[in-house]
Amino acid sequence: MNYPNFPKDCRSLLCKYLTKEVFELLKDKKTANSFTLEQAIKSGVENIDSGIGVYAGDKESYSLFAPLFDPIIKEYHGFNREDSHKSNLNIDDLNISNPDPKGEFILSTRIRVGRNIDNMPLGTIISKEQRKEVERDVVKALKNLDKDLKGDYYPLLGMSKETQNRLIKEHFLFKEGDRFLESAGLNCDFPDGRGIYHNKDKTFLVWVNEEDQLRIISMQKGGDIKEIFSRLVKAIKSMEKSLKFSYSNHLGYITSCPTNLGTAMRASVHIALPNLSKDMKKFKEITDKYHLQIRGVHGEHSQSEGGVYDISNRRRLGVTEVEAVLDMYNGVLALIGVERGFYNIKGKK
Ligand code: ADP
Ligand code: DAR
Repeated sequence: MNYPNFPKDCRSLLCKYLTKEVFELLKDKKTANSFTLEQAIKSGVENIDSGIGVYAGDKESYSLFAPLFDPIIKEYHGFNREDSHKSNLNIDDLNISNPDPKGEFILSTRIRVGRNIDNMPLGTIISKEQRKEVERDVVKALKNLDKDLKGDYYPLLGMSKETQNRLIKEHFLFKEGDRFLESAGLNCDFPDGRGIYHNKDKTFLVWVNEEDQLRIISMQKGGDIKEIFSRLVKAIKSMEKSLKFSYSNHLGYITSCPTNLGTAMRASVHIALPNLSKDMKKFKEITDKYHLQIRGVHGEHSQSEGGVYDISNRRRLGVTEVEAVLDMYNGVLALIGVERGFYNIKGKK
């Protein structure tokens, strides 16, 4: 393997931190699952417009390739190699009310966590047989869920394109991985071993073998963040009775992409900000101040529609789950305050 020939305009954290010294140090190493540096950087080498550019193949990747992963984690999360992650899924510690009780701004709220099965390779290098084993074990655990979490599992294999496209359009189902995930090996054997579980009302869903082996999702119309967080916590605790998730005291929940480490939580609202979003400089000042991420209405790499944006916490590692939700809550309150100001001037709302 030769040192990649990064173009001068490459801005990814991979380009920034894979120095020739780090490359020489890591180029011949491989994890117990035979995951190599070449595999870890493949997505960023093939997609020079990556923001990050690296993915892990297993939990060991984060320690074996630490000379590359550590500075990337430090820059993205502000988290040092000697720091320890703390988790807090206690719903009693989330003392908030609905930030938009009249439903004037928030169309819907979604809180998801990523999880991967302990002692299994991550999706980047998992074999077809191992992926089917993950699917079997997760579906078995889901069958134990009851009350408002009770639902059914729908494998993608055999699901009609019409059903898939409808569920994707309604924001319930994932698309096949984009070119970044494709390069990382996360689309291997697609759609085999992939599927979606959801309850009757589609307020509780689990994606199986997408970017992570599980994406556990609670979502509903409106802004009742506490109710959505409570449903998610109940589901996580139920599933932990029969599944062991990959976790480390240093990095928290282990995920294929380093941006999701720690809580692996993204708490988002679809929120209408037609006036504020006309001033993107001011919009981004607020989202930066409150550690928020702006996405479009169909998720990562999509565009906003009709002044509606997907606003979520950016911090996932070095904050607890309660703090991550509070990041989103406090930011959304600030955004609503500014947007409402435009209406006060116009005499509406
Ligand atoms: P993830 O959040 O799982 O990392 P994406 O950003 O791609 O992945 O979003 C996945 C899907 O979830 C997309 O269809 C997106 O529109 C939908 N989504 C995200 N947040 C919300 C929300 N607050 N309300 C409704 N749908 C949402
Ligand atoms: N597009 C890749 C991944 C960034 C984070 N998003 C994830 N993990 N879905 C990049 O390196 O920009």
